[in-house]
Amino acid sequence: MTTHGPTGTPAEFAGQHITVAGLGVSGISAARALAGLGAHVTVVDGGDGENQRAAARELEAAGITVRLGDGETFPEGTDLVVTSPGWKPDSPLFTAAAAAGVDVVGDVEIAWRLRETVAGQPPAAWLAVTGTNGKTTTVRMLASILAAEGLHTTAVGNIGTPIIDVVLGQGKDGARPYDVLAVELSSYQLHWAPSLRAHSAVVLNLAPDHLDWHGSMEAYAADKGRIYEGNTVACVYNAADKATEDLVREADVEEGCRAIGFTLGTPGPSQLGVVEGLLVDRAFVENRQQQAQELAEVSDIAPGSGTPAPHNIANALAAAALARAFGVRPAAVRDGLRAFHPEAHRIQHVADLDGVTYIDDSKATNTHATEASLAAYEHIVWIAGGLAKGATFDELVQKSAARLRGVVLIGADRALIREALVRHAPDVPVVDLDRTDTGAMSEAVREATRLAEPGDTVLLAPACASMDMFVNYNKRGEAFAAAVGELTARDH
Ligand code: UMA
Repeated sequence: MTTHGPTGTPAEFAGQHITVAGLGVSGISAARALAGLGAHVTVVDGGDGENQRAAARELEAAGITVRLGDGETFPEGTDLVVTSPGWKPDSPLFTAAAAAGVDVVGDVEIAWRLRETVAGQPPAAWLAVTGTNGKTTTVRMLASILAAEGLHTTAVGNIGTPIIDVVLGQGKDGARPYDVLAVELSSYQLHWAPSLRAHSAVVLNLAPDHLDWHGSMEAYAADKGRIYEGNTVACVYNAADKATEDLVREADVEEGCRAIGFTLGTPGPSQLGVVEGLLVDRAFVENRQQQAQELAEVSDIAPGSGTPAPHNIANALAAAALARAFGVRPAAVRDGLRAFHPEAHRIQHVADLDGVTYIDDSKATNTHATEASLAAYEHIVWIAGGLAKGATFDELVQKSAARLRGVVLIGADRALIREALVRHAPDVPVVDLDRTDTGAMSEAVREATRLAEPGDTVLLAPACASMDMFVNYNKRGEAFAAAVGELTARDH
């Protein structure tokens, strides 16, 4: 049976005592929104840094209680806990909430319950995207395609725009309500959003990531798979990644909802794929046994950024499938892909110096993304390391060993990568930088330059999160670009 969960009204939250866990991007958004709906809000955060204090002052001015430096003690009298996505399910705060019989949900769940807030307007449909890699690129492609169709839309969620702000901001000050939202969801957000029921959704791929948070690959996959629950039109899966298809099979969807595959090969019926340089739809056509609809040329994907990498063709097909499920015309798929610009720090070309190419893929925060990155170049000096998040590196190193000219290791968990290199690439020279200050990136780039030969690529693709050394992966990528900028003729 499929339930639609609470549809929610602003009144549901008025007068409730709500504890918001986390004073980051989503916590601040949730606290403000819920206080605005008349709830008594207390925000708790284990941190007590300058940024948190500044945010606390602003919220306190809006009548919200903030407790810093203690993220564990459960506030007495709480009716509901609204958590930020990063908090682990076994956090002491949630154990105490469970003991008190109090529900814990995330900001995405609140946004979903509040989606019918614009009087007289049908709620915007949610087209939802998850996967280990490619989520942000795919939602940005999707938003670009929807906009090319003339629909009012925006990309929200894990991409960085809190979804509650967008849902509640609609119709305010005469703003036009959204027709449809392109929603990026992380496994964390899905874990905390039990009643979410998207119009259509995709799991782009599934590889080990965030295992320290979820506890196991099975638990991680199960949370990803929640994105398909209650889909009404299409569950889109990756035909090259059986695990995504299995998740579709296990999902409880609305009657008539279809399973749609995407493939880099020739598409079968109910699939989108590639034929002779064309993106082709054999799913959303009248007669899918005999008919195929041309959507765009492969070269229409972000023209001006070089030949699209295979994983970006796959992302474009996934975005096209969701858009087509929503009724978008083929010409808008083409126009949207043409208008799309790749984001920074995602296989971004930084410079060519003395025959060596410098590439910033700081966004490669896990082994799966890094594997795709290493596969794209022939001779590589690889800069890697950071926070491993429970990952192992043997398979990655095994697959990439033949391409490695040398390796420079940075960050807290670099020993894990070094050990994999000793096992599977013992002849590759490795420089191990025993420092985690931000200046380490300059030294890493100098060492990489020393190892590189003309024609090689120096590739920052850390396979790890950045937070041991940098605020986030953007800052890590910026540090890399700045370090490349510091190189002088002397370094070559
Ligand atoms: N905190 C505690 N105790 C804990 C955990 C966190 O007190 O046990 C506090 C921290 O001190 C901090 C706050 O909680 O002040 C941070 O909460 P958070 O980590 O959930 O981060 P937000 O700032 O709310 O940002 C979140 C997403 N972050 C994570 O999922 C880790 C952002 O995704 C997202 O853009 C934002 O909500 C808006 O939806 C970032 C991310 O790294 C980009 N996502 C992961 C990924 O893409 O791999 C999942």
